[in-house]
Amino acid sequence: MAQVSDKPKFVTKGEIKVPPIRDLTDSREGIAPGHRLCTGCVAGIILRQMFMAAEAAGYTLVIANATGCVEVCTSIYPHTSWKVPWIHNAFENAAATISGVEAAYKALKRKGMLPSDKKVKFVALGGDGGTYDIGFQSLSGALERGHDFIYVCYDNEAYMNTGIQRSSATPRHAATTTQPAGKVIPGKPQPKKWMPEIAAAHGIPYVAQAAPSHFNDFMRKFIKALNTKGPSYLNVFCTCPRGWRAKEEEGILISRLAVETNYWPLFEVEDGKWKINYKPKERKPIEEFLKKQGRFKHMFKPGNEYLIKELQEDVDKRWERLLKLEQL
Ligand SMILES: Cc1ncc(C[n+]2csc(CCOP(=O)(O)OP(=O)(O)O)c2C)c(N)n1
Repeated sequence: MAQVSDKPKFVTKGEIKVPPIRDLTDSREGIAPGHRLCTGCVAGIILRQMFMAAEAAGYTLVIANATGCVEVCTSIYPHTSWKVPWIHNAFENAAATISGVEAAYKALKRKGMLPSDKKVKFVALGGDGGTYDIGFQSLSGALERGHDFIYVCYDNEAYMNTGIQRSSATPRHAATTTQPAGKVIPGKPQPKKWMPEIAAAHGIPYVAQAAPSHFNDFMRKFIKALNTKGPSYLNVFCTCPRGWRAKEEEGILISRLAVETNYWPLFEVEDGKWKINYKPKERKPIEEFLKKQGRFKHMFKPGNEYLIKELQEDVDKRWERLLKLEQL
């Protein structure tokens, strides 16, 4: 089986340097072309960035994948798109599965049955449904037990694979198939759950929020997580052209707008210390992010201005809180 190289191409001691993108174009990636993710699916881009970072830092990844778009689109029997060890498990228990694998790996190494010098990192991968909701207890348990792994949530803000049902990661007022905007409600009534802070409350060594539009920042964070001993949690912004009713070619543009409007702030929490990695010089209004997506279309109808105002308030409140956390 082809493996991602375990020879580091770039030294990543001390302050992490992400190699220039041109040096990464020949990376041997862990995910093969020809998978069946939708055209424009940003989850595929996130996977490629993860593998580039792993190659740059000299790690081989072992992945447990919660049921969701990435899992179903990359493992259609009898084919697989994965060139690294990859485990299919149920929707709710990716973190528990990877905990077992990591513990077994440690035990086999201790017994001399596996080489001790190989850089292997265990990764659990899930959508927001598998992370914020259904896999939440399994994730919390694995973080608390302190397994040496990275949890990556590609957050496309709904249960996309099964038909765009709302999740606790869906933002306020977005239209989904289970909370459609109409006469009864103007989209989802509740605000988005703030998962990174919940992950950080476990007191784990590393938590970060990243976006694929800011790939240097994302890869630096992934490399940092690779080099961290113990659990890391990464919350990654992931546009979904189908579910967000957005243009296939605008995934990265929408990701950039999410950061520029403070909808998706980039930050990290290292040993409890919060740090905002990017502060827009002039924050763009939330409309710039919303207008690119059909799921927010109803918010622009006359009489619905209050919906935009409320979402802007959610975004501003979270930003204010982040600024306070950074001062701690
Ligand atoms: C316990 C359980 N409930 C429901 C399902 C059906 N199911 C499979 S994937 C999925 C949605 C996954 O959503 P998310 O984790 O956000 O990932 P995405 O599809 O958006 O990539 C659902 C509801 C299941 N497999 N197991």
